[in-house]
Amino acid sequence: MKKASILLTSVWILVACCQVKPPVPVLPIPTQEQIEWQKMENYAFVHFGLNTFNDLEWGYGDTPAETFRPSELDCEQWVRIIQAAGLKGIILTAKHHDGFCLWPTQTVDYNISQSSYKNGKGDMVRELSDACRKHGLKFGLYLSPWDRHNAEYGREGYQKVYHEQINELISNYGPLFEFWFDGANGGNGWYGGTNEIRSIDPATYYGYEKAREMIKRKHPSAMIFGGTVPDIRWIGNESGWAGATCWAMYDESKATHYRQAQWGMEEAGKWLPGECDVSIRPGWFYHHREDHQVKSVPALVDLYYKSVGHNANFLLNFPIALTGKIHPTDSARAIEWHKAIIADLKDNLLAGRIPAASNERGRGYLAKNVSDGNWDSYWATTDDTTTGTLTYALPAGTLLNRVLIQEYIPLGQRVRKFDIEVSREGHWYSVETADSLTTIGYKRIVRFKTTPADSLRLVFLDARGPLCINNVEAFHAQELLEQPAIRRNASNLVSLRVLDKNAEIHYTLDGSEPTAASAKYEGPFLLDRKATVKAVTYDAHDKRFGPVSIKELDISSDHYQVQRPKKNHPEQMFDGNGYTTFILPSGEKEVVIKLSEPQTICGFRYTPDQGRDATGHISHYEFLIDGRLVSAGEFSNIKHNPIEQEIRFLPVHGRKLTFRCLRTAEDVQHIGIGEFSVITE
Ligand code: FUL
Repeated sequence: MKKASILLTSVWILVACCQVKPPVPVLPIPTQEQIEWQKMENYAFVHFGLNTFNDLEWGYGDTPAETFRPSELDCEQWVRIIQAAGLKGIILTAKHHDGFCLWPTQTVDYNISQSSYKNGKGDMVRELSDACRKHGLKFGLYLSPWDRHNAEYGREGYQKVYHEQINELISNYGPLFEFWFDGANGGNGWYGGTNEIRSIDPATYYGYEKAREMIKRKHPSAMIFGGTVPDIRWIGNESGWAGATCWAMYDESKATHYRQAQWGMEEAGKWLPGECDVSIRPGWFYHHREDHQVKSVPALVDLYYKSVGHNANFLLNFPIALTGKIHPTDSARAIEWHKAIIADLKDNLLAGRIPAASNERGRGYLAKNVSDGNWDSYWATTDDTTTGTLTYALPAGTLLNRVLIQEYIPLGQRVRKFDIEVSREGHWYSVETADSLTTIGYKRIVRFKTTPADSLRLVFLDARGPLCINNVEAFHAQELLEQPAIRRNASNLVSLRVLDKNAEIHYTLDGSEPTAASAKYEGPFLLDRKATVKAVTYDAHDKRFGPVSIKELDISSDHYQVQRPKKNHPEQMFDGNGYTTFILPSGEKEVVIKLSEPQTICGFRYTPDQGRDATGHISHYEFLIDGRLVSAGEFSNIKHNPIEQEIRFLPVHGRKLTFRCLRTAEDVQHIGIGEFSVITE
């Protein structure tokens, strides 16, 4: 008896001694909830509300609730499409900046029960949360802190209302996976009819700390976006991409520039992974005029690689159309996008292949773990080793152009620098990629020029601790045909461009769909009249077409004579390039343009400076023709989503145009105009 127990104890000691310890975590590390959230990878936003019916991005808060009139509202349609597009959840704008609540809140009258929808018995939050549950999608909410309707906004009373709205939303609609506090605070609004500018300090005014506690008490796994105590971070743009270098670590109190949100901060003490939000159309809300501007499949695929493939989550917005349904173009595009991603990443060329590792920590942490399909098993190096290689033998000449790598993030994000090499006939080469091979994190997918390989080698060059890699895959994805960029320059020469210099492009100028029989692009051509250019890339070998690009070009640049001011290159407003910007001379608030001959004008287009992090975007404007005011208003959300703005009005015949800036989005003194064009009848 005694002998047996001694034996057992010795065996136990022996096993314990041989047991290899896991690497110690490199701080900070994610919570279990953050890990689960990151594993969702893709999910959807829906923007719907009064703005939809007012054709606005930021409602002022003054339109009656009856304006909300969807004719065939169908949340199940949204869910079916979003699910078919491979997205795992939906975040609904329960209240946008106009203050209109999509659920029958007790806190304010300005809500769906005051509309004719279902005779005032409707509740969009209920309908969508039920539909999500029924179809197995997660559900999240966006509740705008800024409220341009509420009379108490900016005063003491609003915080109570806001918190009570949160309370209703977290109490009555089942589990939430995310709660979105938007950061916009534009200042001016209806505010109970006072029409004022009200400024608040977002760091203290909304009581985010208490709001977080309330949400977490009922929804412990919900991720909080925005506010002062978030779990995840905004990626610093509304274009849907994260930096190629993307640390999950971030500290908003130390951030001085948007770029830090895109890259993260290696030295930060908080785990705040990035979320990349973008709309499938230029705007967040539905506008009929954008029906032809739904992002193409190649553009969406590109964003997938630049978000999920850059260690961030992807939040794709669907602007719900006036009917109350997702527009057919958007749904077809999103589903095609999903199919394209699935096709790209279907056949893992490394499946079942065990790599040779330069170093292995020991039992439990062997290199074979990167190929076992188990997320929780990983290859780790010894404590003194923060570099290393994984080498895979492949059938000679295997073609590949994607490598996917995952770090075991429960132990922290470690890799700082790596390389991908292939061998051909005994020589090693780095793959050709435009991506910088720096961080990995939860997931990194590197795209590179298709290359034949006899073997593949991942070279980890620098890390914050021993390597912990839990998955590696490689693929040969089909190259998608790009959508040509159409540009008319100041000399009225039109160029059609894609990255692939050998691509065949066909185009039309009469609005008809381009085919292989349409004019073939041979180089820039003169177009000094109004026309709709449609262009497409064509793969003659496989008889495949890419997505069609459309550009409506109005009267040519030689029609515009800038009266004053003449300094600072006003011609840059008409050069088809939003990155070259006419900055109005200091102190000037308007640009006056005389047309070479009178025209019947029914609108104009203004593109703000497209330069990254540019300022000087006009947010409030007036537009005059021959001294008569024909349009005035706001270019909402132009700071974070600096897309082309199109304004339409009843036709006016005239010659002298005055485009006046009343306010810039950032309240800066300089005013920038990237592109400008009238819309003639
Ligand atoms: C922004 C808002 O101002 C936009 O309207 C939109 O809701 C976007 C997701 O966030 O900050």
